[in-house]
Amino acid sequence: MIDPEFLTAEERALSERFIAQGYLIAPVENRASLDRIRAHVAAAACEMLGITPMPKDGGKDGSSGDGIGALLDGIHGHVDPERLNALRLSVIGAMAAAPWFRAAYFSLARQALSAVIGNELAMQRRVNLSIQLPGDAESLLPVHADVWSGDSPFEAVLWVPLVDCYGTKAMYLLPPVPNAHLSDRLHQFAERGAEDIYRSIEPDIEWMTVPYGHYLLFNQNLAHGNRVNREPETRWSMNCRFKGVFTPYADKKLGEFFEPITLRAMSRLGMDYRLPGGFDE
Ligand SMILES: O=C(O)CCC(=O)C(=O)O
Ligand SMILES: [Fe+2]
Repeated sequence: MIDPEFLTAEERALSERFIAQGYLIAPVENRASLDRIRAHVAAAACEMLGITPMPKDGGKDGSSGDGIGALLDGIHGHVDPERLNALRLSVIGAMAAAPWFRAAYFSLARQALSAVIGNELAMQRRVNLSIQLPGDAESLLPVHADVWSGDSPFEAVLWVPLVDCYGTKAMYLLPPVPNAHLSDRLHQFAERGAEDIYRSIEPDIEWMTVPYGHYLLFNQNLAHGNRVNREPETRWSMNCRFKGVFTPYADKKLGEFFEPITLRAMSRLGMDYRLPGGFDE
């Protein structure tokens, strides 16, 4: 057992909440970075779709550009399901091409990530984007836990919406207690589909209400997924995995999928250290 006195009161509170709920939802720690990310994503989407003019970021009062949120919410007026994946890949490309993007993303929840995971982190190299048009059944993620298919149990997902997410426009998560029950009987579903699993957990799932300006940090060892978006607006959300850089890796390797982002001096020295050699053995 870890002596809790070694953590600050805030770190303790965040850790306990994360373990008990399986997630944290809180205002982003750097709103300017989130607005910059959203403006970049929207500009890339507009360019790909040939939409002009692009709404200005920020009104006369210096507010953070509600025109952009409305444009993203209403993108289903400009793109059909057939072109959706092309749009998604093109915007992901623009996200990856911006050299400032990943540091900006990290800054959205730097303190929470440090409290929940640690201060020497590995971050997914490519931040993911998900776009869910109202009524579209083609780009859904059926119930799963990332750890079931090659992710390390030491990873958490930082999930950040670019629009207000609520109801079926959001994602759902199965809380830790019912998730433990699901784990015990998961083998019974071996010959059945994800839809059967979903029906069995439906009474217990929790829909993640995450307004724009907030992040969701969740434990991907818990079952989660999404359903057809029955709200009248399009969902835009980003997701990215973080783990302690020295924690065990599964299929997603350091240097390929993950990259160290906050190695400290002694770790760098330790990793480079070679014992003096050349002695006669
Ligand atoms: O965005 C979603 O609906 C699901 C995301 C997800 O499964 C993940 O980020 O691991
Ligand atoms: Fe997932």
